[in-house]
Amino acid sequence: MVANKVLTLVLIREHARVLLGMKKRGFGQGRWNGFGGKVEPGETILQGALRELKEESELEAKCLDEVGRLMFEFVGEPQLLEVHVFTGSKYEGVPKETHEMRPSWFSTDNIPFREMWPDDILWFPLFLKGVKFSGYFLFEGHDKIIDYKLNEVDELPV
Ligand code: 6OG
Repeated sequence: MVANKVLTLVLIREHARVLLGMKKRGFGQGRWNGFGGKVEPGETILQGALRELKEESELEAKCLDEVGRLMFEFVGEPQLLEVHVFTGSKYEGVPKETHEMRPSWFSTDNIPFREMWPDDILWFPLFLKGVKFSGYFLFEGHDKIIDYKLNEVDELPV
């Protein structure tokens, strides 16, 4: 058994717009996504989410709620990614481009799905609806989903 790699993903939402960042390097390079990354030893998942948001966009969230849990498996890779999705609308600061991300606001009816991870078009409608969701996606490479499950849930798995 290999332990899951625990990651965060933060989507700042204001009225009818969502803040995304164009990933400039590393995993997911060239795709718009929320802000986030690996949870470090000694921090809670929420602390990791707040830290990554600050590091990648220079925003300080006042409050984040966990709204989604996404598990990703890649064919041939034993380690699953366990992504904790957070959202919030209160923050301090102005989004700034950093070495990792170029931030931009997108209207909720104009999300750039063609330049995002292919799972996003599936779960974003639940996120935008304001419900909690839990999903599993099996990828072949980084562009093709060969199996998935996605559910609206009352409570996220522990
Ligand atoms: P770093 O490796 O850069 O963190 N992430 C995904 N996000 C979406 N929307 N879809 C996926 O499908 C993803 N896989 C990982 C989690 C990687 C960041 O990318 C997210 C982190 O926020 C496979 O530290």
